Amino acid sequence: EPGKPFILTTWDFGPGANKLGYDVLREGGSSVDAVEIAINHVELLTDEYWVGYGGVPNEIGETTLDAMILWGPTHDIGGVGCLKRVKKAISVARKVMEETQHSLIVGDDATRFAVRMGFVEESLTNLRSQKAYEDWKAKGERSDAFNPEPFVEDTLRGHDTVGTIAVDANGNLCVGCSTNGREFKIPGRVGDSPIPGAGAYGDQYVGGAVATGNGDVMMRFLPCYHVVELMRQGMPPELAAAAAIKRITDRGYKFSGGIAAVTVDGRHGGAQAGWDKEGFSYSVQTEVGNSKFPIPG
Ligand code: SD4
Repeated sequence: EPGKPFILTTWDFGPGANKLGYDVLREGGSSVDAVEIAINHVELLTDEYWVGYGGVPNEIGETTLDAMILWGPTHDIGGVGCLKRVKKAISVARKVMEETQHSLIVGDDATRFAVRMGFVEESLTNLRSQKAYEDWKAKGERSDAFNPEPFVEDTLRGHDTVGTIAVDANGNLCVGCSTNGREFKIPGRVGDSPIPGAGAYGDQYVGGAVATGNGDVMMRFLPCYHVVELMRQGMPPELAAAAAIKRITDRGYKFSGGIAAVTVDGRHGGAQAGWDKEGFSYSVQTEVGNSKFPIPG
């Protein structure tokens, strides 16, 4: 059980993201700064993963982003959905949270909002994402989201969602997530990530949860809200995460998805369905170092 401060980030980019966030926390910085810097790192990575810039685009070849951030002390939330042409989606979400009374701004208007807040408009496509698009296009014309469920996740790429939860030295919680969403999605599609309780959730007095996977299924169940409410009743994070996943699989859905959760006093755990071979993982950094926690199928 880590003491404060600590930071948790999903998937293999966890350690790199946590390191940057933890540097902020160690200096006495706030968890909102730590979450933003950790997620910005993943949003701008272009080599191995598919979050943000250079991430797998939609059905017409454009990469669009969803992100959300929650600040524990005020329970204020900011989100963007289908954000276009701006790289740091979590930073735009933070502006929605801190500069407005709103909670979610979408589409071209989210881009206009970002520009108004001083962000630069630029392409989210690079050679790698263009090649991924062309390879997909050579096989088909239509998003597989037109197919009937159960949806079988395409495993062409690495992971395209990052979730981060941090508690700073003052005990303040921040939860964030950012994604380029489901690959080759129908234009305009917004997933679970910017929906409070779906892609992420938190409560200053309980802890936080972040989700990854097929958001079109997961958002029907508000799994992160579910996890936080179970932890509020005293359930350990790994059991709470497993219960939220089970709520979905019990309804017969075959889907790939994972949840990582942590209480404000640093107990953490996760659960997943559908990633039998590659598993799911998250990493936690505390004063004793960075540890990876695989959640096998
Ligand atoms: C979505 N949940 O938009 C995201 C996708 C994801 O790893 O998590 N991919 O559905």
